[in-house]
Amino acid sequence: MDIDMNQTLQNIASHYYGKELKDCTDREVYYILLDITKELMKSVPVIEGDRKLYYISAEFLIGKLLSNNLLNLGIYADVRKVLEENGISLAAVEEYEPEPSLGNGGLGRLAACFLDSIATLELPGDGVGLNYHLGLFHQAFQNYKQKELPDPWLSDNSWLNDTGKYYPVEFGDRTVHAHLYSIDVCGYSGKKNALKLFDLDTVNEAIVTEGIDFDKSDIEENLTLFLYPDDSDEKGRLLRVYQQYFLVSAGAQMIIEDVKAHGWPLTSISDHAVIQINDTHPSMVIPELIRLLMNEGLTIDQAIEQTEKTCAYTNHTILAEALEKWPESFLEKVAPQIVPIIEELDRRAKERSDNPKTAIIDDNGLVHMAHMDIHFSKSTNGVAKIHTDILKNTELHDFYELYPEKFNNKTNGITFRRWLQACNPQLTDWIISKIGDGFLTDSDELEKLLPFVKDKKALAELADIKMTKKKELAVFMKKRQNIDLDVNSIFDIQVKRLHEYKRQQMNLLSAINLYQEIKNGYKPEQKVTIIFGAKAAPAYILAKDIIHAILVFSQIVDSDPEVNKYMQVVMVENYDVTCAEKLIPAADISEQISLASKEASGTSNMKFMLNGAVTLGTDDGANVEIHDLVGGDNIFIFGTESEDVIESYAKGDYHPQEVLEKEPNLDPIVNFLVGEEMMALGDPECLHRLHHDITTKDWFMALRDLDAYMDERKKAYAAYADKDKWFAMALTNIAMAGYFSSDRTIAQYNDDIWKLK
Ligand code: 26Q
Repeated sequence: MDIDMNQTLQNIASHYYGKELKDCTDREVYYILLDITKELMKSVPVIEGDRKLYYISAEFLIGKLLSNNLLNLGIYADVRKVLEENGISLAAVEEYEPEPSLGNGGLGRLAACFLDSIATLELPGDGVGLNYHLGLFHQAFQNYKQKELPDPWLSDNSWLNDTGKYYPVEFGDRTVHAHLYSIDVCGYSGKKNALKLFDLDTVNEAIVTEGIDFDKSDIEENLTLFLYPDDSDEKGRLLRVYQQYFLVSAGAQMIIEDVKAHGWPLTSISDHAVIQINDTHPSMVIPELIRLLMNEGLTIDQAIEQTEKTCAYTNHTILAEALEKWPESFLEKVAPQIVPIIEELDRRAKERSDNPKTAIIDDNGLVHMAHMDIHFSKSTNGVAKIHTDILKNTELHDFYELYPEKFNNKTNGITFRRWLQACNPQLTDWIISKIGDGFLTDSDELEKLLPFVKDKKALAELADIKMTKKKELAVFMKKRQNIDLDVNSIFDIQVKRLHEYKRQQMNLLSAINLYQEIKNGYKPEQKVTIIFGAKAAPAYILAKDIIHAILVFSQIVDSDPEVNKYMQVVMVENYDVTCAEKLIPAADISEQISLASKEASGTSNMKFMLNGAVTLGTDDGANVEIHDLVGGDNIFIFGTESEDVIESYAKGDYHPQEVLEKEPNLDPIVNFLVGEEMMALGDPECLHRLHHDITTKDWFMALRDLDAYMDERKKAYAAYADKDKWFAMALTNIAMAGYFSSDRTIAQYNDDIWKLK
């Protein structure tokens, strides 16, 4: 950009606040930067083409946008310098940007990384989603428990632009008007797409009562109020379906309008539009598009054929309980006009196959959204190699036999602009000093770092950068939670949603084992800081019990002088994208310990690797591909393999009691959960429930893998002692991370599915 940055910022400071830049508060500087960045983005050209992608998703976990936008506009370094010259820190300014938490975790963050890469590759493609007023709840800890609070992010001055456009959405008993907002998504290419977000003007934030409770019955007041309202009751589930139909109906109308505005005939809409359906949450776009195309004069056969050629579906989970199935009665109430279309699709699907397992509507009147997607879209993909293989061979095997050509894999990726350049400028500069800046646009060039694994000076520099990032994290944690971290300890980090299959409980049990060993006289050579960050779904009781146990245990360790010299257990409050950007660059060990076959891909595993952490994990999700890339010497892998896990489920032959009988060393570890120390601080009901679950059910086999995990963890800690060897491993991980750039993932989506120019 050819502007005098100092002069420009001074002018705005003087115009808005009547003072010089150096005298502005950090908050004022934030608004100055927001203003100038939005203004500059206005003149960035829109990416055009004769075929456009619509990435439709209930979640876009975009995180803060200022740094990312400055980077993609090419003015990040310039702005940082001018601010520094005026005694202002960009990091401090960024604290005033509210984080839009419009997503739960991996799936929403993936959508955000994809938008960045789509614009960077100069492909015409917009995100289509909902403008939730309150994103994912804010997590606070009270009495060692998670408490949910509303997390407002909207203000009069934000990244949102009002398009002034409205689309009518017909529900069973009323019509509402979806108001379209838009956020510019500027790629590294210097061109832009948009994130289109729909909202309802009548939504009323004042109906939120205690915590995140609200009246779930009045759609006009609550429709886009919350991301994923608690769906543990029927009203919550119904509201979800209202949200979903609102999204897809407004989205499909907007897409049709776009196509018509270019003068293209709707009979060939599939030549000009591709709709990527992000999990089943927006699946009703299929019947809705068919309905709207028929209203525009297409026959039902034409409308179905065009829709099938326009839509593509991504599956993000193999957990049966997460596959959406809605009672037909819900759809009757929310959107009766699409029910006959779904019934027709069901009839046609049954003509294609008489296998009841591939029916759209089952014998109980449940509509299987994923089944509708697979029958009536052109592509079905999984998000990591092992995940797609499991879909083909097991979970969706009957569909794979029916449509082998529709199935394909697209291993996830992450945007290196945010997850390296913005969150770790020190490492970025260091890499540039070693191999030049080609890797910023061609991530495979990171492999040029490999020769440095034998260069002791380079390894020492890398160790210094890790120390810098650990110190930055220590400052952040002190400020945020008043926790002191020992930067000379191993930072061993597990951050992700709390779920039994991700096995934070296994990490906790292993930490308890270390505690007990220390109490029994073992003196580890190296102190370790075990860090957790996780939110639990508000109605997921066992997940909340696990958080409770971690918080109580953390306090026990902290207040024991015999132990706290050697270990610390920290649970980060309100883990979000902003936290991730601080935690990941500071990690030595990346915990990726899901039960093999259960984690579709994982994406934090890629972020950690790129920032020079070494993975301790199972052969699950994208860990398998990380393992293949770095080789067995640069990763710590343990645990039951996915085939054996799948077989155990099929046979129903896993019983935690048998493990406890065979491995009596596990008894004291598990029993610690309900022992004196824990009971003295914790809630007996929660701790007993957790203990009972682990010892009698243990659905995700934490006990089965616990011994192997503890062994492998010890190996990782021992390896850390040899610093040259450790940082050679870290460097190998960085060098091999190029494959996980979302630019690569998006190029593959485009080559195989979207075929945009
Ligand atoms: C479904 C029904 C009712 C209520 C909620 C839901 C629901 C909500 C969110 C189901 C799933 C999600 C989110 C899933 C998710 O984030 N999956 C993750 O996607 C990542 C990106 O592909 C993968 O890396 C992770 O492995 C996967 O867990």
